[in-house]
Parts: sequence; structure tokens; C-alpha cells
Amino acid sequence: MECFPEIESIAFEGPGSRNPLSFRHYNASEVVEGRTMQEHLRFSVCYWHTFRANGSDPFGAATMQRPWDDGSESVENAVKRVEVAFEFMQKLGAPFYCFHDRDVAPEGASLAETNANLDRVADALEAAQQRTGIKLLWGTANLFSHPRFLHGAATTCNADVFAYAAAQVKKAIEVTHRLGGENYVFWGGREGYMNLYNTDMKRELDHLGRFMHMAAEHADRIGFDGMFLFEPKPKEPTKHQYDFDAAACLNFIRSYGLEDRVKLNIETNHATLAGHTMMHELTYASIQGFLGSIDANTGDLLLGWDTDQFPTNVYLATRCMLVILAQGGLAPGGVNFDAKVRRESFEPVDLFHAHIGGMDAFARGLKIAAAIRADGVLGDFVSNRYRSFDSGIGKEIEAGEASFEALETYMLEKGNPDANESGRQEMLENIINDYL
Ligand code: XUL
Ligand code: CO
Repeated sequence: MECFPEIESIAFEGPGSRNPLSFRHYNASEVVEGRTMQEHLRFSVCYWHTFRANGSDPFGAATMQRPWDDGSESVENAVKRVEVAFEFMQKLGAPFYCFHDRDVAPEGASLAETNANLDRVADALEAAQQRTGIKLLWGTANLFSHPRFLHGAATTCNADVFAYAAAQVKKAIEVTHRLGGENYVFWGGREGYMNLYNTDMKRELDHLGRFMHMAAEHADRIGFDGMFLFEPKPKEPTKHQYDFDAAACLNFIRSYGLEDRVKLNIETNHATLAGHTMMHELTYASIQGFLGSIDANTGDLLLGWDTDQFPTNVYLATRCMLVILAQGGLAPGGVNFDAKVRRESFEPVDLFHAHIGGMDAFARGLKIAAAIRADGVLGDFVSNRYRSFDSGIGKEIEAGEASFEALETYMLEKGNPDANESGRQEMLENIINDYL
């Protein structure tokens, strides 16, 4: 049975099209900087927001019309949902998807039953992947919804809950591996604290480090060589999450010796909750070789919480693509829409409008960023701005050949530094606007 019978495959119709169910910019096979848009962008649909979100909020009940869903937590309903998900992704033309274990398969009465449920749904996912060619970008485990995780999972004070979380992640990695997943994500969930009076921060962080090492050891044991991705987020659900931002995550990764196995999955709404821009977080991760993948969404700066909206802002997408192109792409990561339609957008077709908007915004961002790079406007300006480090004393500083003493001698002889030049911020902002 078709679940979106009134919708054909979403086709590229070009910038002049006024058909809302078409792409104006995302043309999967179009080549930009030597690669197709599909290869650059590696779009992924997330299972939780797209197929599980029901529109409820703290003030009101579910609103989403999902006629295929009987509302039950049965395996049968979960398997039916797989068919819907793959019909949607195929019509959209998304090459990847991702999920938490509990998005795709219901919790059972025991761990064994829960694992069996997951295996049954994984059979359906595997068949659907083979039928459609859609691939798994990453898998992950939900270690935050069930009440057992109220004190956290890897950072809980309850060793049995830690063990349960470990068993759950072991299974989630195995299923990710079985489905050919290219990455495995750790988002902190409840790995943080509400109050330091009752919290041993050192012990909790040590446990989280141990947990990730065990995950990597298990991956090695079963031959899963996908990338592990740590996803920063400063707050929600806890007051303070240990994975606060890219800097905190990188410090954690290095402190616990995980740098060979773990990179970062950077999300826009999390960056802004941390008081950063997405471009800052991407750049910070990328310059150190740790930008693995992105969760493409956006928050509402007037609301200030994790609203997980679809990214339609072309400036934002351009800034993301400038960083992504500069590091030569995201693969094996991708651009995952960790975003949900608004509670008021309750019809199934809204799922298409939302994803089309995000894909078109990123396709435009890709084209604009490539044009900016081709003209060298930013690159040339920046390298010229630092030219004093290309020769003379600057070159000696960068080469590690200068000491404080040598620099003092140099400056005593010279008397005063060469004059500063303008940073030309406004001129550059105007030039970027020319490309949009
Ligand atoms: C939560 C969030 C997660 C992760 C996966 O804010 O972003 O959905 O992306 O666990
Ligand atoms: Co996310």
C-alpha cells in the first residue's frame, strides 16, 4: 500500500519552478567542485522526528495525522512504519537515513525481548535498504527516554543502569554494523547533571570515557570500522551536559585517549544553545580534523530552546558549506536533518515540504560557497591578512625559531610594529551578499 499516493517522486525543476513539490536547486547529479551534489551533501532523513514525532508538547496533545500508524507500540506497527519511511525517502530522493534503536523498534518486557524486537525490525530495514538502495548514515541508541536513565546512562550513579546502557549500545552497534551503517553517534542524552551537591563529576566523566572505549573495543571485535561521532549539546535535558560544545567534547576525546576513534557530529541548534554560531563550531572541529558529520537544523533565536526546525536560511547553509568544502567534504558523514515539522504542520505532505526546503537551502549553500571559493574572495583576503607570517620575523615565529629574547631584541631595534591594516569586515559582508 502506498502511504503518499498523491505524491510522485520529487524532481529537480530548476530555480524558475513554482511547484512546491519540486527541487529548485537540489539536482542530485549536478557536478560542483568535481563531485555531484548527492556526493557532497549526503542527505539523511532522521527517523525520530520524521516518523515518530506526534506533535505533542508540554501544553498539548498529539496533532500529527499519520494514517498508516495504529498508535500501538507493536512490532507489526514498527514494521509497517519501515515501509512508510522508505516510501517517503525514496520519493524524496534522500540517499541516507538514521535512527535510534527505540525509534525503529519498541521496548520489550526484558532486554532479551527488546533485542528480539530490534532484530525483527532490522530484518525489515535490511530488506527495504536492499530494495531501494537507501543507506544507513548512522545508528545510535536512545539512552534517555526510559525512566531507568533518569540519572543518566554512562554517567549514572547506578552501576546496573550503566550495564544496561552498555548492553543496549552493544546491540545498537551490532545492528548498525549489520545494516552497513557508516557511523555510530553518541549524543549525551542525560549525560550531565542538575546539581553538583549530589554529583561526583570526576567519576561520571571517567565512566563516560570507559563507556566509549568499551564501545570502540566492541566495534573492533565485530569488525565495525565506521566512525564514532560525539554530538555536542550544552543543555536539555540536563541543566549542564558534559558534551557542552565542540571544545568540551574535543577536550574529553583527548583526555580519554579516544582521538583515533571519535569525531564530532555538529548540530546547529546545539551550537546556538551553547552561545556559538554553527560556523564557529564547524570551523573549530574542522581545523583540528574532527568534523565528522552534521545535524542540519536551526533553532529560533527568539525562543532559545532546542526547537529543531528545518534549515531554510541560505546564509546559514552557505556558511556550513564553506567549512565543509574547505575540509574536502563530510564523507563518511553527511547532512542529517535532525529537524521536525511544527506542531501546526500536521499533514503528511508537510514532511515533504520541510525536507525539500532543507535540501534546496543546502544545495544553494553548496553552489554559493563553491562560487565564493572559485573567485577566491575570502581565501585571498585571509591569506593576505596574515602575510606578515610568511617571511621575516613572522616566519621565524611560525617555524619555532624565535624566542622571547629574540623577539625582544628584534622589537628593541625596530622600535615600533608595522602599522595595522583594516579588517574590512563590512566590505567582506557586502561581497558575500553579492553571491546570494
Ligand atoms: C538531541 C539530538 C539527538 C541526536 C541523536 O537534541 O540532537 O537526536 O542527534 O541522539
Ligand atoms: Co542531533
